[in-house]
Amino acid sequence: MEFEVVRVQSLSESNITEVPSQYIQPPENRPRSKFVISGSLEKANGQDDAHLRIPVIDLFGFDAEQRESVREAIGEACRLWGAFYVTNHGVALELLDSIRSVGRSFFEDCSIDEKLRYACDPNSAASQGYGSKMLTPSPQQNETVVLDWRDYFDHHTLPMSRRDPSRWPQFPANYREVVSQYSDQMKVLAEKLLGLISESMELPTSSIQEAVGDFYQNITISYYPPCPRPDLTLGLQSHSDMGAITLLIQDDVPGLQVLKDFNWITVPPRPYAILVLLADQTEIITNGICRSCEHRAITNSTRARLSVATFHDPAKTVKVSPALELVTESSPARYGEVGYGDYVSSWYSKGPDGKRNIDALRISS
Ligand SMILES: O=C(O)CCC(=O)C(=O)O
Repeated sequence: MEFEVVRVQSLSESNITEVPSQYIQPPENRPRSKFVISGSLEKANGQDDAHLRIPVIDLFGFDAEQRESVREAIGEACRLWGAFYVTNHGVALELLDSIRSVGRSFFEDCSIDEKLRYACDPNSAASQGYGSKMLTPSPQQNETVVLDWRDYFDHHTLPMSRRDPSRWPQFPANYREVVSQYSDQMKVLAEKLLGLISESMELPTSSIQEAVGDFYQNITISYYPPCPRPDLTLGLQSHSDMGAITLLIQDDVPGLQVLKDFNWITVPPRPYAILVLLADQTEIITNGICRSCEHRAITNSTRARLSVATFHDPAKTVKVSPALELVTESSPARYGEVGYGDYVSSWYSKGPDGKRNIDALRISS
């Protein structure tokens, strides 16, 4: 059966003043002020609101002399937030600007017909290309699908056997080169970060990386056009990422929120810092010591927002379970072994709905 895919950007550009009903979130999922705190990076009114400020960790370019203090900061951020910004991360800052620039140019300078040349297959989950969430019935769940106020471009970048730049836009002229370079540099950073996270859990440096295996990496550029009803919609529904570790950059428009202690906290844009989001397989491998970060994107009525998320996942054939060193009599296994391919299939058939997929795997004590 074919389903119609509506491009959110076209809707936004048609100057509507109300949103179609398919984009209206049920009241419990709307961005309500009661549970929303605007995160800042500074002290607000002199108050020590550190517990509401997303940690910003200076990696000092992985200087060996700073490793111990960096590791400690990372361990604390992983336990308390499952998310943190890193600076002095070794990724060329011009590359962060370049990928935002080529992504924005694709969405804003190409005609819809040009963009549609790269349309992803609407009938296959996580297919590569230009996409927008579509309405599909989900009879088993008896749940209404609500659409995200977002268009995106998903690139399959690693392993190299999946990387086919001819499937990516060729405008602007440097698009393919920028995405390839960005993929390579993100891989290096993700590996180094998993090493530090392993050490912060008192595991051997290579422990999490070995459990994950060679990365399957996807890069998703998300474009959130202005929305006439930010009070009723979400740019991207609440979820945690299913793989191991996600590295995200945003432009200067706020919109990303993380859930911390039942409050939605806006992550302030920091153009040259990279946001690390722990994903579900890292939660399993660390036996729940690190929690994957539940997050969502909200919309606004005035400015389009762009983010670039780089996902690092295991291959579908990998089986993931808690690291043996972290399973003891006093801290028994909190998750059974899971085949990553089965996890992905179940995630797509049920939908994310916050952390329900990973929570369903928890062994009750
Ligand atoms: O746009 C954002 O900041 C969030 C993107 C995201 O969570 C995703 O692509 O999975």
